[in-house]
Amino acid sequence: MSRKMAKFRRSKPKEADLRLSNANLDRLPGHIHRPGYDRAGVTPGIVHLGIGAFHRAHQAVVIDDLLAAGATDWGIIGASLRSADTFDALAPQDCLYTVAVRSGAGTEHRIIGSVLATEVAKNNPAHLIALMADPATRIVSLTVTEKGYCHTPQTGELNADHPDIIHDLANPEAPRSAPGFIVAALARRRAASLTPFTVLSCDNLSANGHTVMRILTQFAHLRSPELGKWIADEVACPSTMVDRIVPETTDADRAAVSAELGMTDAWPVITEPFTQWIVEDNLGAGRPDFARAGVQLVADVTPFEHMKLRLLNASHSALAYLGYLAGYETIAAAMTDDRFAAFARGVMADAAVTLSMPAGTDLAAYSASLLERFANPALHHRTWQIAMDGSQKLPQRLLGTMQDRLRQGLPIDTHALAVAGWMRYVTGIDENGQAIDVRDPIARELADIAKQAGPVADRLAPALLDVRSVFGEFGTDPRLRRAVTRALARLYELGARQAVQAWRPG
Ligand code: CS2
Repeated sequence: MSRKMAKFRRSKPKEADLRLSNANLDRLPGHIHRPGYDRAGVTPGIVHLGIGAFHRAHQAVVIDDLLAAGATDWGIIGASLRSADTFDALAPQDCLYTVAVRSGAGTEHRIIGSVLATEVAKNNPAHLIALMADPATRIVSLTVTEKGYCHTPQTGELNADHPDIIHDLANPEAPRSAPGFIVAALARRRAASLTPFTVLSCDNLSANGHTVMRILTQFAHLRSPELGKWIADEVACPSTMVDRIVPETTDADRAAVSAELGMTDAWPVITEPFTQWIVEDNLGAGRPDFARAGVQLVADVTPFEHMKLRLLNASHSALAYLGYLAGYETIAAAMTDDRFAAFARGVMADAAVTLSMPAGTDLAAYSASLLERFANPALHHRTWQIAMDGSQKLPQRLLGTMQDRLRQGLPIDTHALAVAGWMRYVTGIDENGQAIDVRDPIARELADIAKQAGPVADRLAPALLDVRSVFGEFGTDPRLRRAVTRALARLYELGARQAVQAWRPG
């Protein structure tokens, strides 16, 4: 349980307090938007793995719109793979929760009813597999974060040495990982001669549909080559581009939302007005009427995924590492510094020239809208939150752009400064000598490397560039090594704030 939840539990509402629930919907103040449909008449059609804040502020809202428009068989069963926090918060409130949309203009509150039930996979894996194998389930969607795919970020291949993969191969009916659950349920459907469900990855991976397909078939192949082949032949894994900024909910957010509702919501989600979902139009086993809820269905999502990863997520990560080191707690705070805003614009501009977009895409307008979203003063999006799991994020956010720019003969100094920011950050010691709480699956390996190298750019940069799972072969490119070493030397010399102040477009 996170410390935040523990705190929340201690300050648990008194018996007399009202709790958000089906029975109490009528007691909400009139201005709070709530499900106008009969929830009891809705049946599940989607099992979602990784029911965190992002899913609840994004896909679940789309489905809520569709239920409001008359759909009845696309309700969501949301599963957490390990933590019981979401279940504990939502089960007592009939899985209802608030989406609070915040902007400079104020906050709009809306109660979402599309999540019908929540599960904790770890507590009862067989039950979750049975739900996924049920013919009513036509989509299994995922937001399990980059590291939840148990793959090597640099290559997109399954990491067969991952402890969860080793475990799941030994215990196929009681898996731990997302690939383990999906393959277990697909094997069940194959054995029952049922059509497979569509697997819908909604994580920020490049070519997330192809990547999840590769991982599933590789994992299934290790169980049985026939199963691997069946999955490759029969399962649809459309790629998707998902976008909505959703900072972690704080205790202050819980208190503010509950005050607005006049009743307790144990886990509302906080987000921005913007939302976007682009889905590759090859959903196999039937699909909700996505277009009706504003989802864009396209033949090829790849250019949009690259655009988002290389413009939004790349500049987010750049602001996160350098902003954290410079003492900015949130993205919006970093954006009040003109030089940081200019630097973010520089990251986007350098990435934009590597993209080939469908005609009519206006990358300048897109970049401008990103800068505006980052500056949203009502969102408390911590640099520390975005800095998490950098080893899983760097390839698709920063390194692909650098490779493409080098191929085009263009300089890579802007991105090199962002990569150097990551390097400085993962040493685990900030510019004032204070510890940084580095969250990353390979945090220990990175800290050991940093300790061995010491705070010396000439040693630290090459040592980290040798981490194959992040940099692969590209890490040996002398042009990359030179640019990143130089940028890291500047960071050590000037500090992040001054280094960004001194940065100029290449
Ligand atoms: C962020 C993303 O935490 C992160 O790494 O860059 O979660 C970002 O907020 C979303 O992708 C926006 O759609």
